[in-house]
Amino acid sequence: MKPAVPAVPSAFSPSSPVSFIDLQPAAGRFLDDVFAGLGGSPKALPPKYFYDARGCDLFEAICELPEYYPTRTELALMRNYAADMAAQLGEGSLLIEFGSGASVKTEALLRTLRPAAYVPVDIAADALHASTARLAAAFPQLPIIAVCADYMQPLRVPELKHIKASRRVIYFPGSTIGNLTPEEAQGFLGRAHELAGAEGAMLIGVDLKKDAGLLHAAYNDAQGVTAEFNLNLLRRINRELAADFDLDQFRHVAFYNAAAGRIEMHLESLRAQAVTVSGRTFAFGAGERMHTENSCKYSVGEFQRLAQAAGFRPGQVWIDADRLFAVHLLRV
Ligand code: AVJ
Repeated sequence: MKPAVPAVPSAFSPSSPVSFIDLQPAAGRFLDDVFAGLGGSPKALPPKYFYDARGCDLFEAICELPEYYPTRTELALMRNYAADMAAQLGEGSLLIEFGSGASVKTEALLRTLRPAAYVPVDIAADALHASTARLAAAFPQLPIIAVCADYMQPLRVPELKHIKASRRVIYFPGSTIGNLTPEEAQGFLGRAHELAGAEGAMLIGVDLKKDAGLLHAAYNDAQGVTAEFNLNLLRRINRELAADFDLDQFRHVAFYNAAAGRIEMHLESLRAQAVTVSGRTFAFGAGERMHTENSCKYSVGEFQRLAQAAGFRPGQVWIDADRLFAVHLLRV
């Protein structure tokens, strides 16, 4: 079922360069999603719930790991080619970013693109507040309209009548598109195509297919930070949904599924056990897994075909010398 598009409160104050619009999903959604995921077979949990305050910190730590190549590779692409990207897109656009998090990758782009306004969208309210405060100080002239929302759901960007923009540019870094299956990704890109509108464009970071050993290491780091990140989901469920997961009785599992072209993360029950969540009990067999994340990898051609199926015209692609990561320009 298509969820209702939430109404946008008129929170914008033209006197302040930063405004904050809260479209966070209702708290009850988390419990519904966990019940649905644990009640299914195989069991699964949506990866968007990784990002509570501790989850955001752990993800930041993952981004610094020697094995986790995507963040530093994409950041270098953004820094090296920001001028090139801006030349393709033109000044004065409305820059909408999905999953802006700490907005580190956006800085070079903001300098070269010189957008009319910046609309960071993220589900993590705390990260959004922190990053917009930092960016407002670095770009005092730039109107920033932060939107706290689940951008994977249909999203209506508020009418910004006071902002004259040449076009909409959607920036979606981090290869977060990989969390979706190709079918879901096509639907998501189709909605982004609609949101971008006439003359619009999308700039999207996509992790490339590569040697399985490199991929395996990136999701099974020696320090165990990724394992902590995965297990933190159970800690969050315990705290927010009155559950009693014993974190010592589950282990992190991540592997490359070559047939599906994706890393899969799971949490595996070390023994037969029962877990209660808000009064409902779920049985786990020894070795039973909960699927917590997909991270799909795409060759340039595969991703361009997907974008085309969603209505986009593929444009320039920026790739690092080691061919680890791609940033694609897509035009409406
Ligand atoms: C933020 C979804 C792009 O898939 O690489 C990192 C999340 N999971 N390590 C990824 C993640 C485990 C990350 N994305």
